[in-house]
Amino acid sequence: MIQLPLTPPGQTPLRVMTIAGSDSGGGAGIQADLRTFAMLGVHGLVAVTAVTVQNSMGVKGFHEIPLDVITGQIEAVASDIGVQAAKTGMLASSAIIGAVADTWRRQGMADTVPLVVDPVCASMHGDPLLHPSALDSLKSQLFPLATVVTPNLDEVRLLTGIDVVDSDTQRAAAHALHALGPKWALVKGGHLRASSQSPDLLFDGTDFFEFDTARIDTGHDHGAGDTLAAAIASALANGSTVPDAVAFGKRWVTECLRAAYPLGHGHGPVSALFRLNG
Ligand code: PXL
Repeated sequence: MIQLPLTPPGQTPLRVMTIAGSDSGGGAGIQADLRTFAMLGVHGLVAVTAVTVQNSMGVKGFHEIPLDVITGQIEAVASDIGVQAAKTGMLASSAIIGAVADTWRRQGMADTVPLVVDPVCASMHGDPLLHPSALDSLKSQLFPLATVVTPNLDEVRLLTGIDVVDSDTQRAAAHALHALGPKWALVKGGHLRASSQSPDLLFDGTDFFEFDTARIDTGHDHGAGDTLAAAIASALANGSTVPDAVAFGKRWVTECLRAAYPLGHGHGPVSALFRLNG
């Protein structure tokens, strides 16, 4: 069974924070993160960065949360509740990225709290979730604070200019991403359509780790990237090494993909709820 050690009732569980956007359709973003946190038995903390207006057909628009409210959420929970790991998802703008990075440093979390940076740029329908002008801030301000960055192949292209088509270009992308400052770079291969596998490549500047998982071809994979990053952050909170946390996250998201369900008229979400079945 895929499970982190469970905290006995009445005792404080590990606390994992998501700094991300809300999905009104409940499939991705903060809603996906909190489902994974809950099903893994950790306590989810939240800094909402943006509220998207979306359903299974796509994102109609979004409203950015004021910067002081975003940083206030991080400061409020960090100063009182304590955070063992965090992940970022949709950050929407350069100003939000800068504010999150500054707060992270000012709270002394940069060297103490593992941070998974999922560089969300667009929805699965291609609707923008990050202003294109913010890509530079993502790379220069947030990547250096990251324990691990987890781009998909579209995000890799936007961030590095490298079109990953095979294992050589995947390695080149891992080098280019690692050079931007994260401790580890995970190049997800899930969008490498030619492959019957979905190999992900993890790199720390020295060693490569490959993760092969059977591709689950479901039409419903909304929130898969968020769910993977949330599970990796949860395992890091529990003290896992990065390669172990990625292996754990891959197993988790694979089960969530198997349990994905239709919702509305478009793409349904991956489902962490399978965990309730035992
Ligand atoms: O799956 C990426 C993602 C993250 N966060 C929010 C989203 C999406 C995809 O649509 O809406 C809020």
